[in-house]
Amino acid sequence: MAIPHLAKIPTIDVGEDEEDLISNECKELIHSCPKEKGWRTSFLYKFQGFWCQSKEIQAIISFQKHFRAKSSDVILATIPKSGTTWIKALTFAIMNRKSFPISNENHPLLASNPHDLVPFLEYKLYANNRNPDLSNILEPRIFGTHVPYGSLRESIKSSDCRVVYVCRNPFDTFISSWHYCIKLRLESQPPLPLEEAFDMYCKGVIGFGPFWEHMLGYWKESLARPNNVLFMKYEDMKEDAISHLKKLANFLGVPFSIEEEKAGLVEEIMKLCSFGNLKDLEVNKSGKSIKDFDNKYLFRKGEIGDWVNYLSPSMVEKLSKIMEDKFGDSGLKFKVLSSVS
Ligand code: PAP
Repeated sequence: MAIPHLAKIPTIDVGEDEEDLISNECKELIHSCPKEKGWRTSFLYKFQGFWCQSKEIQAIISFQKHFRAKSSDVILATIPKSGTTWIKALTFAIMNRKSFPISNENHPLLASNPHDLVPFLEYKLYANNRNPDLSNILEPRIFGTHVPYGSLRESIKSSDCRVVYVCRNPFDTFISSWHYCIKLRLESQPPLPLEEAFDMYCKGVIGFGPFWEHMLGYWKESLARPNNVLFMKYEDMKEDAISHLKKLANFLGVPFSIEEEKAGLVEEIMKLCSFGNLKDLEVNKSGKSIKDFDNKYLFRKGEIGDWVNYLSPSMVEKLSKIMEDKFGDSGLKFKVLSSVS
């Protein structure tokens, strides 16, 4: 079953700096931004209070200038490696279940990576085109973004659109990011040592970080506007997928009917979008949704607590302390340490 409105959206190559995609005006701005060594690219720049690559700045500026959310839009927000692929799959399946029945052997998720079905604002739509024509995307539109809430606010404020944020515990997010960065690096680049990556992470220097600011931005907004911003945790979704799927469907305004629940539809969606199912699909074993980068690297282990295999006690202490300090009495908490001790 084809999805014509999403065919052939240009992609950004997230692996290298591509100066030629950047306007002169933006280059000047970038030169005035504080910079630090990047995880994969030469530098990360601090732009609007968060760290990102130079070409992401260009895409974000274009997106901020031109994108205006519609009230029916759904925006899936994450900091990288927190469950983006998973929430894209789940939301696509839930929202399109009438047009694409879950049990259908031609379901789009069986032939396309979730990133192709739910395009990133900054990596796809605004990556190579300053003002893409989004008018032929069928509504309700679903977009993905890694941009922090503060930099998204203007583009969505005049609408009543829904934002779903998925947050993963910083320990696992760090380990997942480090593995991804090692896979993504150019062959000529040496792998980034774990200790070095950890120091950068603790200083907040990671794409779209500091992680605490990213998480707190969406957390506070979810408390202030619970009908518009849903805050979900990767760990909670893993532990009780069914009730989180129902919560997600309710929030999206497409609750499961009693008949659908009785027919086992929630379980079917959970299975279709499960790590094990998606990982084994041909498109996710051999395809590419991000230019020059294999889909297979989006599916590593999909577990809670893999960090115990990598972090030393002093690293655990340091990161725990940062979380305690930064999250303070915000109410944002992770069960991360108690779940493994
Ligand atoms: P992205 O931000 O680059 O799109 P993202 O999907 O957020 O990446 O994160 C990838 C992580 O989610 C991987 O975690 P790991 O490195 O700890 O294994 C990946 O395995 C996991 N993941 C991908 N798909 C699923 C899924 N369907 N269910 C649960 N976890 C998943």
